[in-house]
Amino acid sequence: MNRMTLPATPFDGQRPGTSGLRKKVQVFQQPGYLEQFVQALFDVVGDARGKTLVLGGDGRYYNRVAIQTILRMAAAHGYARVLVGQDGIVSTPAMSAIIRRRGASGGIVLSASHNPGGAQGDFGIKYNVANGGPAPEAFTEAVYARTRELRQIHTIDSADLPLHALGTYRLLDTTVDIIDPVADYAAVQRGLFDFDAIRALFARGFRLRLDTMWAVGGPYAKALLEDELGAPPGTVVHAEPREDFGGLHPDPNPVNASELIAFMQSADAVDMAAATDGDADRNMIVGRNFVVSPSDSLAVLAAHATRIPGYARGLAGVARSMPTSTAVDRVARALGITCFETPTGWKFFGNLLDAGKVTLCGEESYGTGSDHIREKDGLWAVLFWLNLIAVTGESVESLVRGLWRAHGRCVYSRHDYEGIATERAEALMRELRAALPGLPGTHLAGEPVAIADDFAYTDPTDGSVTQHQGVRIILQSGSRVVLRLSGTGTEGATLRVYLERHEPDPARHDLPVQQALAPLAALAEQVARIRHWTGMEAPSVMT
Ligand code: VG1
Ligand code: CO
Repeated sequence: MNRMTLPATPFDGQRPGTSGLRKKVQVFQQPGYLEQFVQALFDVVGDARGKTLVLGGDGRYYNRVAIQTILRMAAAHGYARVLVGQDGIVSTPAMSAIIRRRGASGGIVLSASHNPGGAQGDFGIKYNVANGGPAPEAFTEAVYARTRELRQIHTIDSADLPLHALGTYRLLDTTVDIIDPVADYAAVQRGLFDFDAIRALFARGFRLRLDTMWAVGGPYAKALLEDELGAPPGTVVHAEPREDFGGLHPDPNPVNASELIAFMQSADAVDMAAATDGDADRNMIVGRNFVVSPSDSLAVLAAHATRIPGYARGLAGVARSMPTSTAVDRVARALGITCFETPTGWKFFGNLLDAGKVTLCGEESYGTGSDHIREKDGLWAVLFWLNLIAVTGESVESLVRGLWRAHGRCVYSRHDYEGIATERAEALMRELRAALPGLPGTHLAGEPVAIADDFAYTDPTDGSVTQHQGVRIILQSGSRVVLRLSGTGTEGATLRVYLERHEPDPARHDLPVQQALAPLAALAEQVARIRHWTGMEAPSVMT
């Protein structure tokens, strides 16, 4: 086994987005592409002597190849130990749990999360730091800068390691442990929830269907729900991780999980359904004939948190990403705790969680989590809902309706316009930003505009400033429209338009959502000329 130094190939565009570097598989398959990014990452990490790295991914196409490459480079870089999930599997929340419990200095997750997989699909790589959370922006920017200047790749000339069985190997001075990817994660969940209550719930005949979308969530959900909590076999569907996610789009929303939604509207519907995404950090919660909006889910969890053992002492505070609805703000006000508003992406929650300022946090994009780890956590949310149902005896729907009764309903929808030519999407945002100063005071959708700005965030713990995080147009009543470009796509640009309107009147809580939001959608069209710039008559996806 020898060290080797290879010439580096600089590639353009290795700047991580909202959550890591995501590209088409073919881009990652170019000789030297993955190596360039990983070398830049290791260069920024610096001295690895005595340190432990965790390595794994969501099982998508190219996962195993990438793991072998990274193992050789980690050995050349001098890590003391690398922990690799068996079969190359580690979900995003499990990565966070493993880093924290094993005292690792960081971890690499190979995933493009909710993006489609397979040879024609997407691949991705992201780095989590020692607190278990996504690397902060200053770090990812340093990696990007390094990708443009480094000239040498360091690796070794060893053969592939078998990943299918637990075991310990040696690569130069590095110990490689193939570990059970579920154990640390499961231990964390056991410490939070009343497993006896959930077990009793299933024993009483409560029926759940969890769709893990042929992605990495399957092994975790089967181990906890079916093997440990007594849910009947078959509760978890699409459970074996597949390299192409069975051709499904592993993004749990009512459009991609339409089969699950139809099932929950049928006569055979079970008591609760849920779905998780490619790397198992997202969750969608569904009741009988009732889809829960992610923003409402976060608010319900916050409102009832003290009924869960892990949160019985109360919440320090909560946080949501800026485009997420203000439902959780209203709960926080009632609880007398602070609600922080951060830019999109989980990395912005890390400092708040580390500082003990917030306990729960979430995003409108089906992400919810807490201070138990530093990533969003799909199965955690499912367990939280199950625990809540077990101790309250209420249904999914009645818990959400209780929220609406107490705080009014934040009627909410996200409209995505996908596959726009990048220059045109950027031109739309430019024109929109230029128009902002003239908007306050004018009337839009029949109301005065109170605020029109481009969201900027100052981290309250380290003072770092992040700008241009999305245009918000907030009307006097609090109704608002937010527009931003996605930072996770791999083809052209995606425009996200977020619409929110607060409805205090219970008699109007069941009006069709899109109808209730039509004036705000018209406002978005009026200020941003979406049809003109995108050439699209309607959004590609509405959630
Ligand atoms: C999207 C979501 C964002 C989420 C991110 C990563 O980002 O909007 O809320 O944090 O995906 O989720 P963007 O920039 O495309 O809007 V995951 O589960 O794909 O890592
Ligand atoms: Co994800």
